[in-house]
Amino acid sequence: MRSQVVIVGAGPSGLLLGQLLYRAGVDAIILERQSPEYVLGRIRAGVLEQVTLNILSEIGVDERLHKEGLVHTGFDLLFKGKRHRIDLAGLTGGQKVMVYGQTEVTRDLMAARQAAGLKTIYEATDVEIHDFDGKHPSVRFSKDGQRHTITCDFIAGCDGFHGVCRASVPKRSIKEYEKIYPFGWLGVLSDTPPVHEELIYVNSSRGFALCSQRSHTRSRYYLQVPLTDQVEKWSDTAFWSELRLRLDPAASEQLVSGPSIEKSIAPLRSFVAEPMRFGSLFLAGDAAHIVPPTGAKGLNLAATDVKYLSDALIEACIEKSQAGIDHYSSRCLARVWRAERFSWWFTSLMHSFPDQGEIGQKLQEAELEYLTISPSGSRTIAENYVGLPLNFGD
Ligand code: FAS
Ligand code: PHB
Repeated sequence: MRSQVVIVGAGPSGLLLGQLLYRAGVDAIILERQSPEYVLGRIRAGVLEQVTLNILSEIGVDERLHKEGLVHTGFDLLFKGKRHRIDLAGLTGGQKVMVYGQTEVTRDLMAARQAAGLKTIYEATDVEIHDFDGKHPSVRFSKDGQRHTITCDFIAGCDGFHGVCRASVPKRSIKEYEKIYPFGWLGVLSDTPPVHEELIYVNSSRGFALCSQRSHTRSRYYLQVPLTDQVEKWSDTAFWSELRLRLDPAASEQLVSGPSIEKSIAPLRSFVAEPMRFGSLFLAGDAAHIVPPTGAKGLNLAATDVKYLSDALIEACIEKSQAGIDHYSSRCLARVWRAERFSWWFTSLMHSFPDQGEIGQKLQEAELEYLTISPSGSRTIAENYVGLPLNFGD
């Protein structure tokens, strides 16, 4: 087989890249290790920045999200038992975010790719990438017991944190930065009405909590839990009663509990691999970086990586110019580190750390009080949360 581009991974990064390349007439095959059902079954991100919405509308995959997505112009910070609204729109000249689950974005991208008759090979196993630092890159994989090879011009590593692409880069050619947080997020999805019309981020001495949503009838909640916790040990009843203990009295009263339709514990880490390009191999999304989900940046960072990558590959394939691909890594990393900083800072502010002591909680509360009283303090949260402009710092 032959393709201009081989994309490894059919998560949001791979599917978004495939649609952007298709729109420009660049052919790409996507190889995905799992089945479509498995990919859709992973419950992850929930908040889309305007930059991400713009990219989805550029490829015409935004009809359902504008029908079903929930526009949010603010969120609450809850600390010392009181809620303080961060007025995103008022603090950023009218910017907002869209609450629309990653699962739905992935579903829409899958449907668009299928409607265009584009090739995605699911359950492609034992993927190997070859000669990406040479002149004849190729990708090998197994499917239905047969071994296949695709020769190509470029390989896009959209295969997430545990993928094969970054792992195939020689250690001497890559620098990895990592910080692992001493806690995880226990997430529950439930067909219950959200506790509040906007998201509530909670700093409590019992630990962080987040009240999010997927629709007016489906909610997503998270609790900070020790890394040693196992999801099997958390009954729904235990989850709801712990969440109530971290909420303010009004929200605790308002909370509607119900059976969990998904329950999982995700570890939290900050991670960046530099550079993001190795010859004809380009890393994008979680394959290159991970942020703690507190700032809702993971999916949005992946979208901007892929926008930059599609621009670069289109320029290389159509205009035969190397400029874009030569600039890809530095262009992404400037934005990646800004999102890493905000996600680390917001995580450090909102979570209870084992070694922080009582003074640690008091210092976090003092910082939160300052940030919610000071207009410039609130603005720094708001402008990072809605997403810094693509030309920030230019
Ligand atoms: P993904 O990991 O989504 O997709 C990679 C794809 O590559 C997968 O389908 C995988 O099966 C495939 N793959 C891997 N290895 C392969 C191989 N060898 N061969 C072929 N295919 C291979 N972000 C937020 O903004 N908010 C959140 O609340 C949030 N929660 C998260 C919870 C969890 C448990 C995780 C892991 C991430 C979370 N994220 C969150 C971040 C998440 O949304 C990512 O940013 C987003 O999935 C990035 O998309 P991709 O880069 O496509 O990576
Ligand atoms: C979610 O709805 O899954 C979500 C929302 C905001 C975050 C993290 C996760 O910061």
